[in-house]
Amino acid sequence: MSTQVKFKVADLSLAEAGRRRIKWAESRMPVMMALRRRYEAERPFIGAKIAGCLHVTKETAVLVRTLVAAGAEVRWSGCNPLSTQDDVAAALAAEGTSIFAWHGMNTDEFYWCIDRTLDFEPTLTLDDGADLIFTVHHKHPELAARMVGGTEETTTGVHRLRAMAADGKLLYPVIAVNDAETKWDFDNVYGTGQSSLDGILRATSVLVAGKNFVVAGFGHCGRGVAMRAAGLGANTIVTEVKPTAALRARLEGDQVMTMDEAAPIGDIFITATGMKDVIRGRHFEQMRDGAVVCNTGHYDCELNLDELAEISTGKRVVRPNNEEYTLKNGHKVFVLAQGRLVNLAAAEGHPSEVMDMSFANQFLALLKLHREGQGMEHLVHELPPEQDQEIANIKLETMGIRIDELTPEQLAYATDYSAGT
Ligand code: RBV
Repeated sequence: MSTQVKFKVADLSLAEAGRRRIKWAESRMPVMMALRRRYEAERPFIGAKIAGCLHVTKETAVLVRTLVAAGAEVRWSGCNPLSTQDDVAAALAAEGTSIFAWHGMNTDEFYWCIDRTLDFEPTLTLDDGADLIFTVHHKHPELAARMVGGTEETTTGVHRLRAMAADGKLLYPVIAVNDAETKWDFDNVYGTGQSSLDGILRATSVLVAGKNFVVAGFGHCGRGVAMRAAGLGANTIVTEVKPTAALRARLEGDQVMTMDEAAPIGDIFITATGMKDVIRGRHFEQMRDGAVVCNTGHYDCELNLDELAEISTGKRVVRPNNEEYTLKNGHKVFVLAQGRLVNLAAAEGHPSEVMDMSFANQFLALLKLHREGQGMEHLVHELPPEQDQEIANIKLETMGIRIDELTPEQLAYATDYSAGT
């Protein structure tokens, strides 16, 4: 075992820049800072060894620092080869965190990093996309015996873990952090909405107003993206496979059509589906000259870039995170961030203010597993709804917003089944 390897990052000399970036995030994450203040004396995580696999961003650094302040031993890797902020990774390494992450790693290096976070035989796993927990299950099942639980941050990961639990294959309990209302209703919608547009703009600096902006998938993420694109003046077009989602998009004011219909008229395309091959060769072939294409789903399989390469004569990088493909039909198509999540690869991921709530759920979910995981069934569990109200309440307080309270009479009225009109 290589427990000797303490960390591996791109460049330790970036630590000061990373510290400044993390400080900025901390100033916008009041719920996390409240949790840190509350738990740093008690240190409830003493004895917990947490292996984390989640985008190494300034917000994630705030989560890592908070877990450490609360007594946890932590080892960390990134969950996407292009999402690591190297200055943040350097800052964490410099303050003693065992972190294995750098921007632009290849697939072998990606799994090497995950393996290093397992070297200390963790008791808890934290995932974004389930790569770490799958590595435990498929490659190191012997580690599952000491594991008290795991958490999952994102929709795609939760879907797969539910499928695994349904087949009776899950070796320890998992909490679906994604399914907390204070996660999906904010992070997935407003976080993905803003940061995806941020990524597209940093990579292209195009005008969004007046463009045909095609969003594939109208789940929470796609809805957020369409909303923000419409806010910038785009003509939004949604493609869907689920009738109710398609209907919702139409009633929100988006046009709805198939990808085959959207391909020849779209100016900017973004996938947010969790499905593979959503935009493939025959779609790329139909696109307008100059079309911009990207993905904000967790995995990079939503755009079939192999098929795009087959119908292209060549490609070249024209700006950071922006690659121009020249098609055999003479058109140029611009692919952002190599088809990886555009919001994290070309921008900085979701804003700190929303990650504040997502990561508060992560922290509390890990604490619950550390305390109670041993007795929990090997299933995918949800967080208690009271926790959402608690987190939202702290968030509102820090925003200086007060809300009304029900009177005892109103509370009684809510459940009074004898009351008529
Ligand atoms: N995400 N993290 C960040 N700034 O740290 N941004 C996005 C950040 C998470 C988000 O919660 C989403 O579920 C997941 O990344 C997709 O991989």
